[in-house]
Amino acid sequence: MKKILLSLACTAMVLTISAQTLSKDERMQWWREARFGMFIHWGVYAQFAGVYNGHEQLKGGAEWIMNRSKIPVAEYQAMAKEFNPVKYDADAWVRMARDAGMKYIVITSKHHDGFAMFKSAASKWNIADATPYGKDILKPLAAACKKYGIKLGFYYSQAQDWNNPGGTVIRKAASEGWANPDSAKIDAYTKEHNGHWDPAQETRSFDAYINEVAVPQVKELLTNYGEIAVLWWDTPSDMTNDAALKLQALLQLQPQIITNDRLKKPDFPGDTKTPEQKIPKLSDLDGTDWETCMTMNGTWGYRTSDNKWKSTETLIHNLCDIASKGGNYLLNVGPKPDGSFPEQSVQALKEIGDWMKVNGEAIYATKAGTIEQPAWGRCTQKNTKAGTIWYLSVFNWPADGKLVVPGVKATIIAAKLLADGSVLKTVLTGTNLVINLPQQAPDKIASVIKVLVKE
Ligand code: FHN
Repeated sequence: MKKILLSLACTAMVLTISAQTLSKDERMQWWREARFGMFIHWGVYAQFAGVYNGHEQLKGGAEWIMNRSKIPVAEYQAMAKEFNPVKYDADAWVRMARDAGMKYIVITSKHHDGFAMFKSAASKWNIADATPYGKDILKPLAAACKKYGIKLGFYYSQAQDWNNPGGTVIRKAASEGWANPDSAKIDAYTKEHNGHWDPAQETRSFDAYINEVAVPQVKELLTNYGEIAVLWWDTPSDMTNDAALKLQALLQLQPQIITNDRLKKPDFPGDTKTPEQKIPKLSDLDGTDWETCMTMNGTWGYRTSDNKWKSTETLIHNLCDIASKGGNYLLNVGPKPDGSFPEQSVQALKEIGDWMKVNGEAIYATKAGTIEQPAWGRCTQKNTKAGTIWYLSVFNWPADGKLVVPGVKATIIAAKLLADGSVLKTVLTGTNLVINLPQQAPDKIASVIKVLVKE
């Protein structure tokens, strides 16, 4: 214990010095320009794919199957013996993210099932030691990200851990897994045992879990994979200040790192807010950097039966909406157990990429638009030497060819279609700007008009 504290204190001391060299704005710069990233939820739960012993999981994301269905530790761990993602191709994953226009990837290095997707000396419950695959998957991902200039971040479930003893559990009713006849009995047990459903989960204290698993693993993650752009904490259930301080001190190992607001609430706000599965209203924003994380269908982890895929139109409109409010979009992929991406995700990423190749300028390095939420679409803007550029992403192309931009208090210099550079005529009457458009929208999902103005 003394040794751990001493080493943490030294690490913190040495690295506080380097951290001082970077201001928050400097650390955040790439992230604020990126606007679009890929979330990846992958682990042993992909092997279950939402089904336990023939029972479809009744509630929640498929990555929660162990908790929802109250799968005993030994039984869940046995499933790792079948986890052999031979189709895993880190290079292809990163190319898919890059070609979709994403600038960073955040992957679950350890989700709530406690399974480390990396070789870890702190727990044998990791992909290198517990599966026939036998290899760290983060190493090749880090190499591919470096090769393609994509930033890499790690999600780490710091408190909630259902397999490493001492980890916490958010209590869920057993009936949310499947119609288990023993649900009431299990619920009575979990109530008495702080959410745990298997005695094997309680053979160590939370503090010991933090010292013996979470701290050493986060240290491994921040030491063995080169530059790490983001540490994405999650579900700070029953976190203590002591644990949060220890984990936070480790971030000094990567002075440029960005962290979210889920280490421990409310005293560890991190750098970014993380609305989940929703895009905040303008009135909810307070100037803090924010990132909406969202699934493409209805689950984070892979689930065979989930077909609630969002259309590419929805995904692109979400991206425009988020950028128009100054936020980032972290869009999730839940890879299959063999290591491939679901076909629907591959297709959506390709279609978003096609749109971004033409229109990415309206997203990257933009700020929230001063024209807020017009009925026909969304707006972002950028300051340049020549003036301010407004990017008007038009979702509903006007049938009469006249796009009305209300509330304009600027001098219009020029307007063009971003897709082909063709010049558009504008008429400003009072504060109503009318832009004359061609009959046909260049893009059926969102067409961007670039307007140079002097404000
Ligand atoms: O419980 C998790 C969930 O599985 C998923 O990882 C999301 C992603 O933001 N976070 C948690 C719930 O807030």
